[in-house]
Amino acid sequence: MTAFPEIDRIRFEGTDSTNPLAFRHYNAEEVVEGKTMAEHLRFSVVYWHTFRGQGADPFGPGTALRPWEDGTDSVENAQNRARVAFEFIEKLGAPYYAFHDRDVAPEGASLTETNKNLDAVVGVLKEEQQRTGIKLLWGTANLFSNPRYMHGAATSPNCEAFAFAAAQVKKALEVTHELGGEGYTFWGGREGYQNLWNTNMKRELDHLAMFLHMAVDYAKEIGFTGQFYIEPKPKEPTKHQYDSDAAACLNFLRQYDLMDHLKLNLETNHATLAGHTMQHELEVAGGAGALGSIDANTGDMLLGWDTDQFPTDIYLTTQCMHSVLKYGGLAPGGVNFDAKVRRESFEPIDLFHAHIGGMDAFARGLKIAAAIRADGRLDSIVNDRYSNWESELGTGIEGGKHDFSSLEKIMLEKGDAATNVSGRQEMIENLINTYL
Ligand code: XUL
Ligand code: CO
Repeated sequence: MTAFPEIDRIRFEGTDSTNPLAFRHYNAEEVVEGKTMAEHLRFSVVYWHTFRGQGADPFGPGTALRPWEDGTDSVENAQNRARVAFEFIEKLGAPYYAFHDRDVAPEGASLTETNKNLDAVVGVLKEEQQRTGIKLLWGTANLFSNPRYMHGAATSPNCEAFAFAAAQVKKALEVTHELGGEGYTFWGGREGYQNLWNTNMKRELDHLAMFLHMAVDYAKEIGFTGQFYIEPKPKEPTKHQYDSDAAACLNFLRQYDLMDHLKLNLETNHATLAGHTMQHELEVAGGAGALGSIDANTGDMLLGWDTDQFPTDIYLTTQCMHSVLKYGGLAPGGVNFDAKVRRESFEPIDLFHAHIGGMDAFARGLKIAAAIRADGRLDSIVNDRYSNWESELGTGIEGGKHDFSSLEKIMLEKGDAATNVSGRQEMIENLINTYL
């Protein structure tokens, strides 16, 4: 049985190829800055959009044609879907996937039944991982869909919702560990508020931190050494989420002594919802030594919500890969396509087009970013911009040898600061365009 009989393994054919089902830039074995593209990019397919997304929106139901679905929410259907997922990922040639517990298996009438359903599908995931060599980039728990989490999970005013979420994450960690997952992600779907009049923010943040510490402790207990991530997003579904952007997450992690345990999983559309660029978020995380992984997608600048489109903009992927290379790469994280095909792209083959485009865009971004770095002109312009910090005064300040009084004395003697030099923004933007 094959779900994609007309599709062969997607191959690299180079830039002359006109085959829409081939890579023109992603050549897994090609070496860039001493590592293969596969090692740099660590592409991952998300289960929730690619295998559970049906194209529903607030105005209408799903449109997707998925011939392998039997229309039920049974465990058998879930197991069959898992096999289809691995056929897809294998044909695509992506080395990783990621899932929420509830994407892969149906929730039962009780926690016991739910865990049993999950185990039944995890058995198939394990077999398929062994058959194909595809690995789990990260696991996560869906703590936002079930009505019990209407007020949040770890930040719920209902301590039993907190306790249920703890039980759910415990199981999700066990399953991630069993599948050899290289990470575990927390996205605080409803960990925020709709209205501050009914919210004790301090208490909710204390609870969230307590929850994350419990997860770290349990990972230790079961010997799970994968990387924990927290995924910033400012809003949607709630009006405000506590993990609103990279800087807010870092502040939270520092306040609650969690910096040693979690890095950030940054998502492009979340960055833009927060009023930032992805490059900004990557630089904030990278500078703090907390750049973990990427949820690769893009929003639509004319729409104010999380459209989760596949990334095709080379300028964006170049910016992403430039920051990634600067901060030493993503491993054990990866480039995880948290993206969905449009409602109008309802055929299974559209899933291939979408991922091929995203992988090629990132491969091209990687090559361009490496070329910018190898050329060195950008670096030297940036270094020049700060060059007067190499002076006696600059090195003195950086070396901690000055205070307000000593600096005042120098400036009283000089009368004014040295003349500024141009930021050369336009010249730099022109230079970047020469690599594209
Ligand atoms: C939601 C989102 C999630 C996380 C995992 O916007 O990005 O899918 O990536 O829970
Ligand atoms: Co995401």
